[in-house]
Amino acid sequence: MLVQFGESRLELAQGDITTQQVDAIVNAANSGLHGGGGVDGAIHRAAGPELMQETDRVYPDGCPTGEAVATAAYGLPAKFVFHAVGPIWRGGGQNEADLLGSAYCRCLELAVQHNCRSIAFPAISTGVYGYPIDLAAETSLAVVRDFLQEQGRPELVRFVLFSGGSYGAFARVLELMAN
Ligand code: AR6
Repeated sequence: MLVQFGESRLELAQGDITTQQVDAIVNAANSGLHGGGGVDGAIHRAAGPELMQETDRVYPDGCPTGEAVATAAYGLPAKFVFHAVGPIWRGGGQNEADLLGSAYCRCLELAVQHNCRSIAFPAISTGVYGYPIDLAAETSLAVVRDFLQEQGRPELVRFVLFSGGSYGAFARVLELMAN
């Protein structure tokens, strides 16, 4: 699914983010940047050990929730990995939506700073961190839409959803936004 916002395209795809041919891919990391399971594990396996060496060396204090940091992408087809830390879902009253939106926004700012024309996101916080997929889709897509409408770049933002269920949730929200 594809929707145009000004000069930029917002796309939804189902699949594995590690194979994406884009300038930057986003990792759903933890605040220690210690690696883990889910998309984080898949990205570190595909990139190789240099990725962890760089996060350990350059970001020894990790990254706060709602923020993101950039590294090279090593064995991945992308040029950069942006390590974003989404919130753990605690029922919705702990500022989760703002923190999730902020994690996306920081990645889009990093894309602009690093002259990335294209960026791919996973559905941050919707796995181990337990964020309900429908609510995550609303917040994530609204933040990206607003950024593209205001900044006019990057040229392409692609959400790479791992399961049919998460693709469906994002597609339903994007369809409403496009009409
Ligand atoms: N490509 C795209 N999406 C994926 C992939 C993949 N290869 N693998 C999983 N997903 P999660 P979180 C989806 O748990 O909730 C880690 O241990 C997955 O289906 O990876 O932000 C970190 O180290 C889900 O929809 O990240 C942190 O400790 C989405 O990616 C913690 O988990 C996010 O699920 C972060 O939890």
